Amino acid sequence: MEWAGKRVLVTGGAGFIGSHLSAKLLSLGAHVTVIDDLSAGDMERVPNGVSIIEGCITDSASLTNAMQSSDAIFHLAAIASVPLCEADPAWSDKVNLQASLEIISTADCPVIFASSAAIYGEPVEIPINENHPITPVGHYGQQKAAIDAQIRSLGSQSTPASALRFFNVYGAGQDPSSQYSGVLSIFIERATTGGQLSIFGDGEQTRDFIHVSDVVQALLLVGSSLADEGVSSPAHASAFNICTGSPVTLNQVVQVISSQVEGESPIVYEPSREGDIKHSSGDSTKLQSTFDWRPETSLADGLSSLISQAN
Ligand code: UD2
Repeated sequence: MEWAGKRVLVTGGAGFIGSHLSAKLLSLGAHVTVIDDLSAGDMERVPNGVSIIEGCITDSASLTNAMQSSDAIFHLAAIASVPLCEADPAWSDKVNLQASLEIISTADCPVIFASSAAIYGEPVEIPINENHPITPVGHYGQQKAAIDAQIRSLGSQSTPASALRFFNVYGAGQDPSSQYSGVLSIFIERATTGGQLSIFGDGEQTRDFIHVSDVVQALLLVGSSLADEGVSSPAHASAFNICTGSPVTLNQVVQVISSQVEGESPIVYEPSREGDIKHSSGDSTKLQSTFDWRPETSLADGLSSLISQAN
């Protein structure tokens, strides 16, 4: 679909991924509204021209106000920190589960939901495709899994909806000091300031790092398909991995960063982080064969661009 002139709601639009998506939609001529309670989001990241509703998606009045007359809803708002969800499961249940159910059940336009690789838990098969068992560890993964399952159970009478399972998303605008931030933003900040890179464990854990611009492209393709074809879209009631399919170890990441940064940062190996998954490696064949999508940004290019912005 043409996004120009369409009214699009981005929940969590002041967050890392949401702000990139909002900027892209705006550049395509959409009328973008963001609802964000700024608990992790930052108003500075929201581009000029976006309408902002400052409020939580758990507040029905704010949510109804935000959702009215939307042509599509990208539902990215969540308590995205695993430790925060563990610390306050009742609150994360309200945000990540109840409010998400309300959005799906009351929307009268396509809903594209930010699911997570966390729903797979400890992998039993690598690479992980969409048929991998859903065995999440902890509240965050369980809440994401519940919404993902709800979407997959939707029938032809419901609103069109799809779940996109994000692996490790990185890119500009991920605040390295935030507890929501990924390892790449932390390592780049340290490496460009001569700080210490702490590797938790032996550094041989793998992750599938995907650049935020590729994630935005996947969101738009799936959103377009749902908007154009409704419940006949191949994306309706379906879930897709959003990953590169090219996992790397943390040791490899550190090598790439070190080769692109002047000066040397000390690298220290520390005990593994409790609850860490050893290998996370996704298979995005389903998305690639259903839509004309390929991950475009290599890790080396993505890191190089982040490093030059940090310098
Ligand atoms: C990701 C998601 C998380 C959840 C989880 C599910 C991010 C930021 N987090 O966690 O929300 O979905 O997947 O599996 O995408 N590390 C270091 N040094 C540091 C920081 C991290 O060695 O200073 C390690 C960490 O122990 C882990 C790896 O780097 O082995 C990646 O850590 P992360 O926090 O970026 O992401 P992850 O995959 O644990």
